[in-house]
Formats: sequence, C-alpha cells, structure tokens
Amino acid sequence: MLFFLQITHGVCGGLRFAPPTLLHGEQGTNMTDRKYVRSLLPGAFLMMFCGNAFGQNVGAVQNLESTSHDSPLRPFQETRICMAWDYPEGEPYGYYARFDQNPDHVIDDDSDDHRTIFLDMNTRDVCLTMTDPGEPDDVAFYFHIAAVDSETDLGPAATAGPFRIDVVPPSDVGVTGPETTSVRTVTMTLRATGASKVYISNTENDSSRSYESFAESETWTLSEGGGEKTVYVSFIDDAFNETAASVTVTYITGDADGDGLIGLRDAVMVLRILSGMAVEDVNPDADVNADGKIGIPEAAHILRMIAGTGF
Ligand SMILES: [Ca+2]
Ligand SMILES: [Ca+2]
Ligand SMILES: [Ca+2]
Repeated sequence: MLFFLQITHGVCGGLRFAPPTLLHGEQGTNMTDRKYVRSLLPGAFLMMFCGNAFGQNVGAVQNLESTSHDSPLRPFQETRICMAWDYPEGEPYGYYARFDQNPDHVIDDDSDDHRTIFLDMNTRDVCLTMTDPGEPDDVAFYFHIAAVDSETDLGPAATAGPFRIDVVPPSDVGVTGPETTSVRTVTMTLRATGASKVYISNTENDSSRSYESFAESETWTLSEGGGEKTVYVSFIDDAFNETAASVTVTYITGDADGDGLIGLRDAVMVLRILSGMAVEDVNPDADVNADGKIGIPEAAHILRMIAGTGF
C-alpha cells in the first residue's frame, strides 16, 4: 500500500530533527532502527534550549482526533486524513505514528513496518493522503501513535478510527419504466451496484431534490401534461458519490377509460360526462389541461388524437 504523507508540525526555532525525506513520501523511520533515534540525540540536546527537557517516561497522547473525518459512521470522499493531538503526560522526545487498515495494530518495539514513521516532539498534527488502493470504495483506515521519551522508551499507544474513504460512485446503474402510460404515477425499476440512496426528479440538475433509500421498485409521478417525459435518477452511495441515469416515458392524456389507448370509447365516455350522465371508472389522469375535470378540452383532444392531428 502506498501512502503519501503531508506533514505539518511546529518546530522550535526552525530546528528539524528528522530529514525531510523521512517525513514525506512513502518512506518512514523504521521503528526498530534505534540507531536512527540515537542519531537524533544531539538534536535532542538542542531541544533543551527550546524549553524542553528530557524525561524518562511518557503517557499516551491526549485528545487524539481527526480534523478531516468527523464521523466513523459513514465514508467520506476526502482521501486526505488529518490527525491532531495534544502533549502526552511526561516529556516526549517524539512520536511513532502510522496509518494502516488494521484496527488492532499496536505500536511497539517489535514493529518493523516502514509505514511507522518518527515525528519530532513539536509535531501536533499529521495528514496522510491515501493514493492506494487506487480508488477506495468504503475502505477503513486507522491512525496509531505512541510517544517516545529520550531513552527511546515508548509510552502507551493510541488508536483512532475508522476513517472511511469512498471515491467510487455506484456502478451498473439503470432505470426502466413503461414506454407509454395513461396514468401519471408509474412504476420504475431501478438497478445499481454500491448505491444506498437515490435522487429522483422530473427536472435535470434539480437543486431542490431530496434523496430517499434505494429500492429496486419505485413509484413516481410524472409532471403534468401529456407528452414525452424524462425522469432523472441519481444513484448515491454513503459518501455521496453519484451516478446518473434517466428513463423516458410517453404520457398519454385523454385516455378516459384507462385502457392505454385513445379511441372512440374515450370520446363516447367524455361526451356522456358532458351530457350529465353518470359515468363510472373514469381515469382521472385523462385530464389534459390540469383543471381536475374531464370535459370539452378532453373531448377536443381525443378527437384530434383519433384524427391523427394531436398528441
Ligand atoms: Ca462507493
Ligand atoms: Ca382509452
Ligand atoms: Ca380537464
């Protein structure tokens, strides 16, 4: 796994105890390389003049938290994880820290993983950009840190996480519906891999839309008025990655008897309504002008459709 490190830390008087190559890129300070730590001791001596004294023991870092991922309950698109902490009890000389995918990892003397890095005592935050696995799809990462004193003795390790990263939008998405309908509310079939929510709208790029839980079957009301209607569906994962799809449905108004066709039966039914006769089972979505009534506009529309001069 490749990690790209970006580290910011306060340094007393500009003093830097670890070479930049050890603080950036995938290289880290090998945990068991005590020679490296001992090589830092002359620098540690200088730290005394920055107001820091040596101690024999250190506690766990305090108030360890992420400043980039505020919840372990859902994944984020943000691939850069930033951590911050306060001084531990005692007098730290520095810290050993690592990001990995193991919630149970404990930094100790046996570690020889190059991902464990050394941070100088002034470091209070560290950021890591996950560049591998190439495109995390809800992958959990953890941060481990332990302070070390001037005798290279480790304090208690602390772990934070999970910090979940998801940059992969839902795939294999699709939406199907009836080619034609004479009722406004239709049933659509949705499919997707890796989606937990959907946005559905009669308008493309609808800023007022609200999402609902993903389900394979969805009822949806088309916009008013007959004609070709496009329904826009966005499939969403828990990190709000989004993949769009759409379906086109032809809404036929004027179908008074609701048999899916426009014909003389519809014309007769509307004329009976106009004549004041009681007519049962009228399709309310036959309304062509959205006035909530079936009457002359519907009759005219049906006759135009039968004559082939209308829609
Ligand atoms: Ca995803
Ligand atoms: Ca009909
Ligand atoms: Ca009407």
